[in-house]
Amino acid sequence: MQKSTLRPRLEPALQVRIHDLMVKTRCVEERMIKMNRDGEGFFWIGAPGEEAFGVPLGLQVKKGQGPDFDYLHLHYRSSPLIMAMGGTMLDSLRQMGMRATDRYSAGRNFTNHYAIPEWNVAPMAPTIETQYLIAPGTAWVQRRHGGDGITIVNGGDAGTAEGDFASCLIWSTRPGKEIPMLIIVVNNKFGISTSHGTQHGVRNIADRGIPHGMQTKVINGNDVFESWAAIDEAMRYVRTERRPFLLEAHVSRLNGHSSSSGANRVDELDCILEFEKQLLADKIRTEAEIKATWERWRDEANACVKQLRTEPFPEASDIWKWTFHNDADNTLAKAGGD
Ligand SMILES: Cc1ncc(C[n+]2csc(CCOP(=O)(O)OP(=O)(O)O)c2C)c(N)n1
Ligand SMILES: [Mg+2]
Repeated sequence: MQKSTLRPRLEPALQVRIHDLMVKTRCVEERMIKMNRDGEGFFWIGAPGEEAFGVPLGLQVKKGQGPDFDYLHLHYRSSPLIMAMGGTMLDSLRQMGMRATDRYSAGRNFTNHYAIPEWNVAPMAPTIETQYLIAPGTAWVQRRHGGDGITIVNGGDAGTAEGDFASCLIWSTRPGKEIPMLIIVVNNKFGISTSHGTQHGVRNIADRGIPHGMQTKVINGNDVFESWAAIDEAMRYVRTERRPFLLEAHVSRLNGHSSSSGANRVDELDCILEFEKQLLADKIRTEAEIKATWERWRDEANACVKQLRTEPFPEASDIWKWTFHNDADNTLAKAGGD
């Protein structure tokens, strides 16, 4: 990956905030990996290595409910985005611990699988790529509705081999019916254990948008400044032009694919350490402040795990709860028989 040349001026206070959220995200992910190893969580998949891209993205989302705000159709490496939007460690750790108190899925879904109606975060499925075919639905609503709300969809590089991605390119660029959608591909160069170079003949995944007349960009997603600038540019375009933009961000995958592949740390560039070098060089943070940030979030993560250990697991009797929209009391499911 080329060294970043884009270095927009970001206010020191904003840089401190970005760093704090990056560390918060890394600490919650590392605590989840430990929960998996301790037998306190079933399966882990997450985003160590995506913080320099995901945090600037989350901070630039127009957060709210309904078509005036941004809709999000996400994949399982979106914790930096959710933390930057205001997600809590406790909520993420409750889902990892499969507690009934988990606000995203009541202890029923994999970790890092969000559903947040009040922030337009659509329920996430572990099937890869399906979000790219669902997302045009909310973007179409926004095209009709007007305003500057947009739809954001993200996913990995390998998933773009699936037909859903090709359909997304078609549906977002139908002549005269273009939709306001920021299409993101986060390229970590792997699909589980299959390397990117063995599968994709195109030079960049983003280039696949070009024959559809789409604006595209490829960036170093390990760089906070480059990420911030590219997201800002892409969002402005989609908000005002009401047309799609395809953004490809190259990132590291610091703990491999998931707990199924061991979740051990690998030797790839760590975007947080890179950003910290910059913060120190620019005298925005001291060594002591950086150390305190890590300690604070590690302590907070440990406190959250202590808390969730006191909380109940879901009951077998409510397995069908929420199966139908608004069926919180299980009535429809019960009427359907056992
Ligand atoms: C429809 C579907 N096919 C296969 C899988 C199994 N699977 C889970 S993750 C994954 C690889 C995804 O790679 P990529 O899209 O690059 O995302 P990354 O995990 O690297 O972020 C696969 C094949 C799945 N979950 N859903
Ligand atoms: Mg990948």
